[in-house]
Amino acid sequence: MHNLGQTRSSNGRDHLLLTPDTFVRTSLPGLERGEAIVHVSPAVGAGFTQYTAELEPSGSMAASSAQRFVYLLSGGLELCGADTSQGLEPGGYAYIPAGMECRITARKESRLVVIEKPYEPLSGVEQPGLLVHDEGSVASTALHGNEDLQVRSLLPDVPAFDFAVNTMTYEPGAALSQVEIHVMEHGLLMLEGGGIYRLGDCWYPVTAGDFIWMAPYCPQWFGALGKRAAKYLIYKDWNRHPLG
Ligand code: UGY
Ligand code: MN
Repeated sequence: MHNLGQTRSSNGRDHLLLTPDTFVRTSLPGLERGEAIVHVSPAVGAGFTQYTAELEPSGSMAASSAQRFVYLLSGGLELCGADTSQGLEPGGYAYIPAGMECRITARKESRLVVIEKPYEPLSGVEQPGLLVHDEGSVASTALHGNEDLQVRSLLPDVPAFDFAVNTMTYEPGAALSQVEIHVMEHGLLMLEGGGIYRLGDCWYPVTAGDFIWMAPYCPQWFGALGKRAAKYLIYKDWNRHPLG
Protein backbone atom coordinates (compact mmCIF):
# COMPACT_ATOMS: atom_id res chain seq x y z
CA MET A 1 0.00 0.00 0.00
CA HIS A 2 1.06 3.56 -0.80
CA ASN A 3 2.40 5.58 2.12
CA LEU A 4 1.92 8.87 0.22
CA GLY A 5 5.58 9.81 0.60
CA GLN A 6 5.62 9.47 4.41
CA THR A 7 8.49 7.83 6.30
CA ARG A 8 10.17 8.03 9.72
CA SER A 9 13.54 8.15 7.89
CA SER A 10 15.34 11.45 8.23
CA ASN A 11 18.57 12.90 6.80
CA GLY A 12 19.79 15.51 9.28
CA ARG A 13 22.89 17.70 9.31
CA ASP A 14 24.61 15.51 11.90
CA HIS A 15 22.63 12.27 11.81
CA LEU A 16 20.71 9.79 9.67
CA LEU A 17 17.72 7.74 10.75
CA LEU A 18 17.03 5.03 8.17
CA THR A 19 13.94 2.87 8.58
CA PRO A 20 13.43 -0.41 6.67
CA ASP A 21 10.75 1.04 4.34
CA THR A 22 13.47 3.25 2.77
CA PHE A 23 16.18 0.56 2.45
CA VAL A 24 17.50 0.06 -1.08
CA ARG A 25 19.47 -3.08 -1.92
CA THR A 26 22.60 -3.03 -4.06
CA SER A 27 25.30 -5.34 -5.35
CA LEU A 28 28.88 -4.91 -4.12
CA PRO A 29 32.14 -6.21 -5.58
CA GLY A 30 33.03 -9.54 -3.94
CA LEU A 31 29.43 -10.15 -2.78
CA GLU A 32 28.06 -13.22 -4.55
CA ARG A 33 24.48 -14.48 -4.38
CA GLY A 34 23.61 -11.68 -2.03
CA GLU A 35 22.79 -8.00 -1.71
CA ALA A 36 23.79 -5.19 0.60
CA ILE A 37 21.88 -2.36 2.24
CA VAL A 38 24.58 0.28 2.67
CA HIS A 39 23.47 2.24 5.71
CA VAL A 40 26.40 4.60 5.99
CA SER A 41 29.64 5.31 4.19
CA PRO A 42 32.20 8.08 3.57
CA ALA A 43 29.63 9.47 1.06
CA VAL A 44 27.96 11.24 4.04
CA GLY A 45 31.22 12.03 5.81
CA ALA A 46 31.50 8.90 7.97
CA GLY A 47 34.93 7.39 8.64
CA PHE A 48 33.58 3.85 8.19
CA THR A 49 31.09 1.82 6.21
CA GLN A 50 28.23 -0.16 7.73
CA TYR A 51 25.89 -2.35 5.74
CA THR A 52 23.55 -5.27 6.19
CA ALA A 53 24.49 -8.14 3.88
CA GLU A 54 21.71 -10.52 2.90
CA LEU A 55 23.07 -13.81 1.57
CA GLU A 56 21.25 -16.66 -0.15
CA PRO A 57 22.27 -20.19 0.84
CA SER A 58 25.91 -20.59 -0.44
CA GLY A 59 26.12 -16.83 -1.00
CA SER A 60 29.49 -15.40 -0.04
CA MET A 61 31.65 -12.34 0.57
CA ALA A 62 35.27 -12.14 -0.53
CA ALA A 63 37.97 -10.84 1.83
CA SER A 64 38.21 -7.08 2.32
CA SER A 65 41.25 -4.82 2.07
CA ALA A 66 39.88 -2.92 5.10
CA GLN A 67 39.50 -4.40 8.57
CA ARG A 68 36.04 -5.87 8.97
CA PHE A 69 33.64 -6.66 11.82
CA VAL A 70 30.68 -8.95 11.18
CA TYR A 71 27.76 -9.78 13.51
CA LEU A 72 25.30 -12.48 12.46
CA LEU A 73 21.64 -11.46 12.78
CA SER A 74 20.09 -14.65 11.38
CA GLY A 75 21.12 -17.79 9.49
CA GLY A 76 24.51 -19.48 9.70
CA LEU A 77 27.97 -18.64 8.33
CA GLU A 78 31.31 -20.26 7.67
CA LEU A 79 34.48 -18.14 7.83
CA CYS A 80 37.18 -19.73 5.70
CA GLY A 81 40.76 -18.50 5.98
CA ALA A 82 43.99 -19.85 4.54
CA ASP A 83 44.21 -22.49 7.25
CA THR A 84 41.11 -22.04 9.41
CA SER A 85 37.40 -22.55 9.05
CA GLN A 86 35.02 -21.45 11.80
CA GLY A 87 31.24 -21.35 12.04
CA LEU A 88 29.06 -18.46 13.22
CA GLU A 89 25.56 -18.80 14.66
CA PRO A 90 23.18 -15.86 15.27
CA GLY A 91 24.72 -13.58 17.92
CA GLY A 92 28.17 -14.75 16.79
CA TYR A 93 30.61 -12.18 15.54
CA ALA A 94 34.10 -11.87 14.08
CA TYR A 95 36.82 -9.26 13.75
CA ILE A 96 38.84 -9.83 10.58
CA PRO A 97 42.07 -7.82 10.21
CA ALA A 98 42.70 -5.77 7.07
CA GLY A 99 43.74 -7.88 4.10
CA MET A 100 43.35 -11.26 5.86
CA GLU A 101 42.31 -13.99 3.43
CA CYS A 102 38.89 -14.83 4.88
CA ARG A 103 35.84 -15.67 2.78
CA ILE A 104 32.42 -15.58 4.45
CA THR A 105 29.96 -18.17 3.14
CA ALA A 106 26.31 -18.63 4.12
CA ARG A 107 25.32 -22.16 5.15
CA LYS A 108 21.70 -21.02 4.82
CA GLU A 109 19.89 -17.77 4.12
CA SER A 110 21.65 -15.24 6.35
CA ARG A 111 21.63 -11.60 7.38
CA LEU A 112 24.72 -10.00 8.85
CA VAL A 113 25.94 -6.62 10.00
CA VAL A 114 29.19 -5.64 8.27
CA ILE A 115 31.37 -2.77 9.48
CA GLU A 116 34.53 -1.83 7.58
CA LYS A 117 37.09 0.81 8.44
CA PRO A 118 40.61 1.57 7.19
CA TYR A 119 42.96 0.57 10.02
CA GLU A 120 44.79 3.40 11.80
CA PRO A 121 48.09 1.91 12.99
CA LEU A 122 49.66 3.01 16.27
CA SER A 123 53.43 3.00 16.40
CA GLY A 124 54.78 0.12 18.48
CA VAL A 125 51.36 -1.61 18.60
CA GLU A 126 50.63 -4.70 16.52
CA GLN A 127 47.44 -4.88 14.48
CA PRO A 128 44.86 -7.19 16.12
CA GLY A 129 44.49 -10.75 14.84
CA LEU A 130 41.35 -12.66 13.86
CA LEU A 131 38.78 -12.87 16.65
CA VAL A 132 35.69 -15.09 16.51
CA HIS A 133 33.29 -15.06 19.44
CA ASP A 134 29.63 -14.94 20.41
CA GLU A 135 27.76 -12.21 22.22
CA GLY A 136 26.12 -14.66 24.63
CA SER A 137 29.51 -15.45 26.21
CA VAL A 138 30.44 -11.80 26.79
CA ALA A 139 29.80 -10.56 30.34
CA SER A 140 27.72 -7.41 30.58
CA THR A 141 28.33 -4.39 32.80
CA ALA A 142 25.86 -1.84 34.15
CA LEU A 143 26.41 1.58 32.52
CA HIS A 144 27.31 4.08 35.27
CA GLY A 145 25.93 1.63 37.83
CA ASN A 146 22.47 1.45 36.21
CA GLU A 147 21.54 -2.26 36.38
CA ASP A 148 18.70 -1.60 33.90
CA LEU A 149 21.18 -0.58 31.20
CA GLN A 150 23.63 -3.36 30.38
CA VAL A 151 26.58 -2.98 28.00
CA ARG A 152 28.50 -5.80 26.32
CA SER A 153 31.84 -4.80 24.74
CA LEU A 154 32.33 -7.21 21.87
CA LEU A 155 35.98 -6.28 21.20
CA PRO A 156 38.79 -6.12 23.76
CA ASP A 157 39.39 -2.55 24.95
CA VAL A 158 43.09 -2.47 24.05
CA PRO A 159 44.95 0.18 21.99
CA ALA A 160 45.39 -2.19 19.04
CA PHE A 161 41.67 -1.81 18.19
CA ASP A 162 40.78 1.55 16.63
CA PHE A 163 37.03 1.03 17.01
CA ALA A 164 34.60 -0.51 19.47
CA VAL A 165 31.35 -2.40 18.91
CA ASN A 166 29.03 -2.86 21.87
CA THR A 167 25.50 -4.02 22.50
CA MET A 168 23.38 -1.95 24.88
CA THR A 169 20.26 -3.43 26.47
CA TYR A 170 17.72 -1.16 28.19
CA GLU A 171 14.96 -2.50 30.43
CA PRO A 172 11.62 -0.80 29.66
CA GLY A 173 11.83 2.76 31.00
CA ALA A 174 15.65 2.79 31.26
CA ALA A 175 17.46 5.70 29.61
CA LEU A 176 20.91 7.19 29.10
CA SER A 177 21.68 9.29 32.19
CA GLN A 178 22.86 12.26 30.11
CA VAL A 179 22.64 13.76 26.66
CA GLU A 180 25.97 12.72 25.14
CA ILE A 181 27.95 15.02 22.84
CA HIS A 182 31.29 13.51 21.86
CA VAL A 183 33.96 13.40 19.19
CA MET A 184 33.28 9.75 18.29
CA GLU A 185 30.74 8.93 15.59
CA HIS A 186 28.28 6.05 15.87
CA GLY A 187 26.67 3.47 13.60
CA LEU A 188 23.69 1.92 15.39
CA LEU A 189 21.30 -0.89 14.48
CA MET A 190 18.22 -1.39 16.65
CA LEU A 191 18.03 -5.12 17.35
CA GLU A 192 15.05 -5.41 19.70
CA GLY A 193 12.32 -3.29 21.23
CA GLY A 194 12.16 0.45 20.77
CA GLY A 195 11.95 3.86 22.35
CA ILE A 196 12.74 7.50 21.70
CA TYR A 197 16.09 8.61 20.26
CA ARG A 198 17.16 12.22 20.53
CA LEU A 199 19.49 13.09 17.64
CA GLY A 200 20.58 16.70 17.30
CA ASP A 201 17.48 18.76 18.10
CA CYS A 202 14.94 16.09 17.09
CA TRP A 203 13.29 13.29 19.06
CA TYR A 204 12.45 10.20 17.00
CA PRO A 205 10.40 7.08 17.78
CA VAL A 206 12.66 4.13 16.85
CA THR A 207 12.14 0.39 16.69
CA ALA A 208 13.91 -2.89 15.84
CA GLY A 209 15.32 -2.82 12.30
CA ASP A 210 16.08 0.93 12.24
CA PHE A 211 19.60 2.19 11.53
CA ILE A 212 21.08 5.42 12.93
CA TRP A 213 24.30 7.24 12.08
CA MET A 214 25.50 9.94 14.47
CA ALA A 215 28.23 12.28 13.24
CA PRO A 216 30.91 13.49 15.68
CA TYR A 217 29.35 15.81 18.31
CA CYS A 218 25.76 14.85 17.41
CA PRO A 219 23.73 15.38 20.64
CA GLN A 220 22.26 11.98 21.52
CA TRP A 221 20.01 10.42 24.14
CA PHE A 222 17.84 7.28 24.25
CA GLY A 223 15.01 6.13 26.48
CA ALA A 224 13.39 2.69 26.11
CA LEU A 225 9.60 2.44 25.83
CA GLY A 226 7.20 -0.50 25.72
CA LYS A 227 6.94 -3.75 27.64
CA ARG A 228 10.12 -5.43 26.44
CA ALA A 229 13.80 -4.55 26.61
CA ALA A 230 15.28 -2.41 23.85
CA LYS A 231 18.64 -3.49 22.48
CA TYR A 232 21.03 -2.02 19.94
CA LEU A 233 24.40 -2.77 18.39
CA ILE A 234 26.60 0.33 18.35
CA TYR A 235 29.89 1.15 16.64
CA LYS A 236 32.24 3.95 17.63
CA ASP A 237 35.74 4.99 16.60
CA TRP A 238 37.95 4.51 19.63
CA ASN A 239 41.48 4.60 21.02
CA ARG A 240 42.94 7.09 18.52
CA HIS A 241 44.04 10.72 18.86
CA PRO A 242 41.70 13.16 17.05
CA LEU A 243 44.69 14.56 15.11
CA GLY A 244 45.32 11.07 13.68
O1 UGY B 1 29.24 4.50 23.86
C1 UGY B 1 28.51 5.46 23.68
O2 UGY B 1 28.94 6.57 23.35
C2 UGY B 1 27.01 5.25 23.86
N1 UGY B 1 26.66 5.40 25.25
N2 UGY B 1 26.24 6.14 23.03
C3 UGY B 1 24.91 5.93 22.78
O3 UGY B 1 24.32 4.94 23.28
N3 UGY B 1 24.30 6.77 21.97
MN1 MN C 1 27.53 7.91 22.36
